Amino acid sequence: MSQKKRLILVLGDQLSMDLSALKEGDKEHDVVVMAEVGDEATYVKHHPKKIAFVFAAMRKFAKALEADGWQVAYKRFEDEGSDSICGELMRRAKEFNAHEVIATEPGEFRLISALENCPVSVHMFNDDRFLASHTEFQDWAEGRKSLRMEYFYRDMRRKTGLLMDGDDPVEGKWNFDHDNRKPAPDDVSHDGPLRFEPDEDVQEVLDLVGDRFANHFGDLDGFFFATTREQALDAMKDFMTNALPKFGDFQDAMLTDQKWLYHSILSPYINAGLLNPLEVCEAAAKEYENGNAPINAVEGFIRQIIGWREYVRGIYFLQGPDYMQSNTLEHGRKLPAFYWGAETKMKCVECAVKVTQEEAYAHHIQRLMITGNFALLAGVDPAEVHEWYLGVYADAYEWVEAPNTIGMSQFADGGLLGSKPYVSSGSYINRMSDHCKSCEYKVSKKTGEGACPFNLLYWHFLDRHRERFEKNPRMGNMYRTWDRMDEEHRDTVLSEADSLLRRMDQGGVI
Ligand code: FAD
Ligand code: DLZ
Repeated sequence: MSQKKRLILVLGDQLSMDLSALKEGDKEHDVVVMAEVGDEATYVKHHPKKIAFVFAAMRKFAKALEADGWQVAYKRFEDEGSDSICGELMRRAKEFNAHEVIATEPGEFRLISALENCPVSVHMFNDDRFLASHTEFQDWAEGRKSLRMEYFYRDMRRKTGLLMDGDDPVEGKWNFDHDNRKPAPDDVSHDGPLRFEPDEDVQEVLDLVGDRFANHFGDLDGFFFATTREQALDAMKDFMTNALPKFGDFQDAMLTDQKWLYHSILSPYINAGLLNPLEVCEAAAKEYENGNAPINAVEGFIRQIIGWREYVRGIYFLQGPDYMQSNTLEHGRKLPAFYWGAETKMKCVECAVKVTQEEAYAHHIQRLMITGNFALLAGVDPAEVHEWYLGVYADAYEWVEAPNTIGMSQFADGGLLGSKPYVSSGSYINRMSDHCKSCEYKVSKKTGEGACPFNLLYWHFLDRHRERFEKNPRMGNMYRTWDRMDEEHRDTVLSEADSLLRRMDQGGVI
């Protein structure tokens, strides 16, 4: 009797030949299902470059699967079919008379739940492209008073053997962050990531996206992303040679005319499955071993991947679907229009939003200390902030975006990821960037005409959350500084902050 067909689901961020679902499959009998569907492209208004990247990479991955001997049933966006992943599975199950679907667990609860509730039976396997399974993370978290990333990271160093000298970290230290906070350099010797000219297939996707998603925030012009594993590997090699050596030094810096500095721009490729996180870390470690890149750069880079990236995924799955509704600070303001490209006089915000709009990218400090910092200081509803971050970045999937936004950036989970909120006044931004030099506001002004909004809102935030943060050992100093200011000055700061927020809410340009 002939063996019954099964369907193997491959999602747009599961473009890896060693995907667990493919490892479970059988080329002779099973059919791989891939589908460009409306639900995935619009459940948040993804940036057009993100949609184009995912669709183009999916199409090329389907071709690679076919070349590898798989039968692939692929639905292009414009083809007839269903608008949802589950709908497509049902349609294909009927078409191929398949009795079961094999899938790798998706990276969002929304889709896990859709597969669990799909009328066709879906068997989900762990996503083993991560170092720590859900169980390993749960075991690590169990019984700990605080879930600090640093200790988890050390376990991942031990587990992988990356930058280890027997049981000890190389050069005697786990973390070289101390050397990684240099202010912005005067000039940058690196021209950004390796860019790929769209070929005919990519151009076809760009035309489709330009036509169908024109009402989504973000530019499509200048699309350069890698869309195959081979290209992504080239981008990775280019980063290792040309940017990694200085990655650490200027990791936290921001420059008005430099979008990329020494960042890797590899997150879209790693998160979509074109690159394996461990191979990226091994390539970086080799640069250190060969003497091409210093320890502070390589350790810092590897920590982001085997530390932060794995850790935030662990938090997402540990916390469950309700995590996205967290709002400990009870913030309820609407996201200001300038997050969608409307005019703002704040140079730093303008730059962070501009690169987001142009490239579906902004580097970590722009996300954390500019757009994230402003939203937190202003008291924006974390759910709105979350939706924005999930849509606008090419690397955004909920498992990685939500803990970074809800947790790290907005402190909406009450401090699971960090012992204090990431807030700063304008002076931090001035120290780490050149934005303030060309800003309409004066970073040195605390009140009055032209005072930097970050200065006003910083104290406003501390004052309105005094009860929660005053006793925090890492924030006590700030409260003492605030209390030492004379009362009249404090009143002026608070009332100017109030009127700034009022003007912003009423649509005024701030
Ligand atoms: P690099 O600076 O070159 O860092 C190297 C790699 O480390 C990245 O490619 C990424 O894989 C990993 N990494 C670094 N920091 C983090 C982190 N905090 N969490 C997880 N991985 C990390 N990252 C995403 O991949 N997707 C997101 O949706 C996302 N949303 C974020 C939202 C907010 C509010 C903040 C503050 C951070 C967010 N990050 C997110 C983390 C980080 O900003 C991006 O990973 C990074 O900017 C990607 O650019 P890059 O590849 O040039 O990174
Ligand atoms: C992000 C995305 C987009 C824009 N479109 C699709 C799609 O049409 N089909 C698909 O399989 N995947 C897409 N993705 C990625 C999914 O949204 C992603 O797999 C889930 O959010 C889980 O991480």
